[in-house]
Amino acid sequence: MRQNSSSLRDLLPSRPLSRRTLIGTAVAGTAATALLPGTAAAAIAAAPGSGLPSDRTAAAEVHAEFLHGWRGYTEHAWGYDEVCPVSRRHHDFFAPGHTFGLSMVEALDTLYLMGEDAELTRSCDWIDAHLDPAQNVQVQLFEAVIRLVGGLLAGHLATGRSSLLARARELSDRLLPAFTKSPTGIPYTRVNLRTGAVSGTTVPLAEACTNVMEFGLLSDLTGDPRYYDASMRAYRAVISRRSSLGLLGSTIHAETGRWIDTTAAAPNPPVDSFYEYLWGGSALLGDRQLSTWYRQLTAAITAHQAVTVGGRLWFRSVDFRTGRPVGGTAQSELGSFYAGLLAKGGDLKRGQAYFRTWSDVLARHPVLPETVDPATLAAVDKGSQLRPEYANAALDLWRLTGDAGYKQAAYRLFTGMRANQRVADGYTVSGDVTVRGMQPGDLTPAYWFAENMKYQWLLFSATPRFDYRSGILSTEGKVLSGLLRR
Ligand code: DMJ
Repeated sequence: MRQNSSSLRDLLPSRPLSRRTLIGTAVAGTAATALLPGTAAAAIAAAPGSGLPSDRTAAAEVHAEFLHGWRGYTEHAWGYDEVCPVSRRHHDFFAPGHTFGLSMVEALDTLYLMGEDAELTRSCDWIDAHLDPAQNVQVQLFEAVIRLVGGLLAGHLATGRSSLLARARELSDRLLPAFTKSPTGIPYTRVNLRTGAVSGTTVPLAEACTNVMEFGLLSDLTGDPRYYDASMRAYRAVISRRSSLGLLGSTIHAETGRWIDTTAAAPNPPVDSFYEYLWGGSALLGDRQLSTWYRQLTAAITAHQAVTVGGRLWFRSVDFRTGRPVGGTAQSELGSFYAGLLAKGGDLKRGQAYFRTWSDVLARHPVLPETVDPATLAAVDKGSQLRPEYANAALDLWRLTGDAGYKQAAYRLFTGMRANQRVADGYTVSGDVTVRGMQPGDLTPAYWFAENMKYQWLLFSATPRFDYRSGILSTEGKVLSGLLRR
């Protein structure tokens, strides 16, 4: 099924990365064209009216808009999780009355990459003084790992501050009961950070296994294998229950291991980053079991779920045992990241095709709506949660091909966002991207600082602080390998 001569194996280090090799020394500012030698970069369709300025100009614009959003957060929500930039209030992401300073934790490595060292220090000082990983509150394991543990680890790699690593470790120790109390190894979805009480037995696949990158790195940095082992046990528990077609369902029971929803839904939620972490974990940690699983599961997905609708590549949902189409046909914007993942995994042609699909959607809207009808490209859920996945895929594909068309595509999303989702105190989600004014909401999601603006910055800045050739980012945009101290 694979359409590209380069295999995932070519992209992997020959042995697990050690702490020393995680901060690399490769030449910065070099696009990763060498990763897929000899692959012709089929240009993507240029979006009309998306004239690309010079890299320097685009980088300056991205930097200015990041600072605009950051100012909104620091002035109106400093020390809280997220800013509501219209009402100038704050939002507690995990639970009302509990803060983790989420936006600043999420922003640490972006601040570093942008050279905002004073703001980085200020944020680290707040974290050292105030972030309490032992709060008496239930948190969602998935979000705590990708946002908090990942953010603290990336902050540690950016600054060398051992306190950030210690905080990531304490938090992870408090999350581990979600895994260790489960008879199957498939983690419960929620855990109380103080008491270790667990709940949530219906587990979406993304929530089961989007942790091997953070926990694998944490094990590497601390020499304590418990985190990585917990992640791998969860992956084994899920993948051992695949069907004879080689497909997985969507949700599974933590205690019995029985499938609850037998829909194979890749690359849409709630399974999206389950597959992303097979590749990411294998690339970051050199784990060949993960890369083998990635190849096998991706082959089954492309065999049974890839379809052409209106001349475009989509992935339909099917029953994981029979391969028969099930459920609705609406496709989630969250799935657009898969264009980059397919390409990184060696299937550049299909990755480019899927990116063209989403570029066609973007050509019809100023920014991407939450879900679309694949036949008409019309918005189904017309809202916009300021999503970063399309820019993520553009960055991945640009790094692999060097094709400036991907920069142009990302810039088009950036300008659409700037024209429609910018408010006086930052950026906000929208209620309806199909109407004039887009019905502004009142939230800057913390991932906007971690992902949207980082992907745009990396595309245009050629920052010497990032190893463009081999740097590896998590699903939440955290640079877990490839931060260069300059
Ligand atoms: C982010 O929290 C992560 O990218 C996650 O994997 C799913 N998507 C959201 C942002 O859309």
